[in-house]
Amino acid sequence: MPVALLSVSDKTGLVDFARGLVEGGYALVSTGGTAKALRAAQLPVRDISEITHFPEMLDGRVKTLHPVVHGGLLARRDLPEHMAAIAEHGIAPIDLVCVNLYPFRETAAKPGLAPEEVIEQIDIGGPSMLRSAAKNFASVTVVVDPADYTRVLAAIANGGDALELRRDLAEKVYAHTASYDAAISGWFASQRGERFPERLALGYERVQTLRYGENPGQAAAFYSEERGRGLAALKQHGGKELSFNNLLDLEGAMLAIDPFGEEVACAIIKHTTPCGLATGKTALEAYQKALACDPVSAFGSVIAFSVPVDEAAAQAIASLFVECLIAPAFSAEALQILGAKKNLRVLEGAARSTGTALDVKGVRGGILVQERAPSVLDDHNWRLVTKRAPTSAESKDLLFAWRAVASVKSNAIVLARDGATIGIGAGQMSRVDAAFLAVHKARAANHDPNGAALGSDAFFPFRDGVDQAAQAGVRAIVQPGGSVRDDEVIAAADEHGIAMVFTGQRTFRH
Ligand code: 93A
Repeated sequence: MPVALLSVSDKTGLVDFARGLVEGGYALVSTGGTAKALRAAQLPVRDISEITHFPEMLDGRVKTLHPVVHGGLLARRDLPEHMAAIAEHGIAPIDLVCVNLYPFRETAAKPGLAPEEVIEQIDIGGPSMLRSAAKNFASVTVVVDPADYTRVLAAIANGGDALELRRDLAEKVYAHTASYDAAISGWFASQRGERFPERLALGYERVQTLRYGENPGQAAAFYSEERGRGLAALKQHGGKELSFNNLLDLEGAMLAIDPFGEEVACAIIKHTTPCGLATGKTALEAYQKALACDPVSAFGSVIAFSVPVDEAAAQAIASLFVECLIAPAFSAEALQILGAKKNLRVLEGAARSTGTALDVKGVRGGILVQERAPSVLDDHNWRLVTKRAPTSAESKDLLFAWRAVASVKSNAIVLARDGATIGIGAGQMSRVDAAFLAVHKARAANHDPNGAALGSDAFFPFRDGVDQAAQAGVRAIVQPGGSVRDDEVIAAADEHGIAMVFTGQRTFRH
C-alpha cells in the first residue's frame, strides 16, 4: 500500500485531498495538527511518531526530522542496495508528500511581534521533507501548493506513471523553498536595520512568460515579489495577453496617478510617460482634460484611473485606440462597452504602490536596487523664494504640476492649469530643452501657456529654462532648488514677475 505523508499549516482543501488519496489506495501518515484535522473528518491516519518511534519534541521543532522519514523519501527505488538498506532499518518507502510551510512571511509582516515569535515560524522540517521528496521525484510525488491537489488526484485516478507531473511539482518545490529562505534572510537583515543585506536573496515568482520583451526576439518574463500584489494582482476582463511594454506602461500609469491619492485622476501613458494627466470631478471629466493635453500622442496609449470607470467615461474612451485601461473598478455598463473592443486589455485592481516594494533596474553584470520613490507629494515643506507669492489658483496648479512631473521621464518639465497638464517635456538631456518642448507641445495642442504653472523634476542649473518659460507666459514655477546658481535662477524669476517655490525634494525618473 503506497504511503502519503501529510503535514500542512494551511489546511485549505486538506480533507478532500486526503479523502481522494484514501480512495486512491494510500495509507495516511501525519503530524499533530494535520492528523487531528483528518481524524475529525473520520479519515484513517497514523501519527508520525508511530513511524519514527520518537515523540514530537522541542515544542514541535523536531517532528519529522528523522531517518525513517528521509530514508523513506530519498531511497532510490531502482537501486536494490538502497531498498535493502532501508529494509534493514525497518524503513518503509514514502510515496507522496504533501507539505505547506509555517507562514513565516505573514508572521514577520505582523506588527508588534517579538523576534522569538517570528523565529518560531521558521519551518525546518517542512522544507527538508519537500526537498528530499523533490530530489527523488523519479518515484515520489511532492505537493507544496493546495492549487495542485486536483491535478494530483486526477493523475492518481488515471493510474499511469505521472513522471512529468512529479518533475513539475519538484521544480515548483525548489522555487518555493528558495523564496521562503529569501524571506527569512531578508527578515534577519531587517532586524539589523539593514535595508539591503550583503547577499540579496530575491524571492521572485514567475507570473507569466511573456511573448517577447521590449522588442520581438527578446525572451522575457514577468516575476512578482508575491502573487496577488501590485501588477500581478490585476484582474483582466478582456483583450489580448499583456505584453512586456504593456506592463511597463501600466507601471508608469500607476506611478502617475499615485500622488493624487483619493482625488479623481486620469493618466494617459505612452512609453511609460504621461502624455496627459488630469484631475476632475468625474472620471469622464478627468479623462477629457487628460486627453486634451496631447490627443495626438494618446493614440495607442495605456490609460489609468484612480476611481471606477462608469458608462460615460467608457463611452468616451471607446472612440480612442487604447492598448490597456486600468481602474480600481468598472460599472457593468462600462464593461459591456469596453468588452466590445476586442483588442483593449481591461484591467481591474488598485495596484497601488505598497511602499515596501523595491525598485530594481538591470545593469550589465548586476542589478541596482533602491527603495521606491515616495508616492505622497505635498506642499508642506515648500519655500517661497521670489518676491511675488503665487495666487491661490497658482498654488493649486503648482501642487498639481509638482505631482504630475514626478512620473514624467527626466529631464521633465510640465505646464499645468486647472488640474490638468497642458504641455509635457519629457526625457530631455537638457532642462532648457524640456522647457522648450513643454511649451511647444502645449501650443501644438492649441493650449495657451500664458498664465500656466510649471513643474520641474530637478533644479534649474541655469536661468535659461526660466527665461524660456517666462517668454511663453508662465506665471509660477515649482522646482526642488539646490543649484549652485539658485541666486541667478531666482533673480530671473523676479525679473519676470514669476512666483517660484522650492520643494527641497527631487523627483528624477530615469
Ligand atoms: O518545527 S519544524 O521545523 N520541525 C519539524 O520537524 C516539522 N515537520 C513538519 N516544522 C515541521 N513541520 C511543519 O509543521 C510542516 O511544514 C507544516 O507546516 C506544519 C504542520 O504541523 P501540524 O500538522 O502539527 O499542523
